[in-house]
Amino acid sequence: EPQIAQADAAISAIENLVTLTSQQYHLGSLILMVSYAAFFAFILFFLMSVQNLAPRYRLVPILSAVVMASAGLTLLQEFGLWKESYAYVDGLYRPLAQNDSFSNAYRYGNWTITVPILLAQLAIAMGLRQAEVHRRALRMAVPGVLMIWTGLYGQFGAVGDFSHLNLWGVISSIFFLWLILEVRQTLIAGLATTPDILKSWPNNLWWFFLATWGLYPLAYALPQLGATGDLVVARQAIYSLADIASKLIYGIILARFVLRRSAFEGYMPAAEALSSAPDKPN
Ligand code: RET
Repeated sequence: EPQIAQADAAISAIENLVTLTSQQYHLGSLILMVSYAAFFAFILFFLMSVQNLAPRYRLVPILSAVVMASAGLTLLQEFGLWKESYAYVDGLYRPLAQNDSFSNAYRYGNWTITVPILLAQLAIAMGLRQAEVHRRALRMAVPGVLMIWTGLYGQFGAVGDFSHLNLWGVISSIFFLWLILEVRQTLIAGLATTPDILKSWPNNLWWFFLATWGLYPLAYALPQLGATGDLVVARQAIYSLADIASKLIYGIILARFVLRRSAFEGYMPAAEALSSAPDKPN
């Protein structure tokens, strides 16, 4: 029978303490699998949408494809870890401390790459001048990365006494507030360069940003409600919902926005320019 190291000091995630029902275990697998499959599938979508855009906006979907690949690989890794972290014994999935233990920390590694990219995409999509794009992207990336690293350190204390989790959660939230202010500044700067008929987009993006990025601290704080199988699964569900919204759906929204901007600025994709030419040679 596999050893179950219940109160092992090395255990820092509720995932390694809780025995899951078959249903909870498979729901967790499914959530991770659907997430990485969606990210891999959309790499192609984003690469294909490049051709319809004015050159200044092409980096937006290209960066989405990079984000898809990075997130897909990370969730593939989390999926593999999930499968190795439980043993099926007497109809239940028990955490296997001596084999491998589950950790959400790889997600934070992924965000270190994707968060600065997602923020840079925003500055590019807003049509800012290049020097301004660089300046704004950097000003958003600094609090973004500090938010993630302080949260990464904090999440290692998600079992037992919650003072470590809470202290670093608060510090991380201060960086999050700083980041939110920087994002708002970028959107306001973008409004000035956005054509009148598209001015509702930056405003809607603001609310979409708050609603989707705001899900991550909820998932972080969840262990405080207890260590149960339902909470373990709920946490994966919240992280995955947030990931799909903040990377994939966000990427689609930005791709549509820059497509409209391109058309408004008079850009015509090469194929269309040819087919609408008045004098076609026979
Ligand atoms: C942490 C720690 C607790 C406090 C706060 C957090 C915020 C995390 C956020 C993450 C966003 C990640 C994204 C990834 C996309 O690839 C670190 C959980 C405020 C906002 C958008």
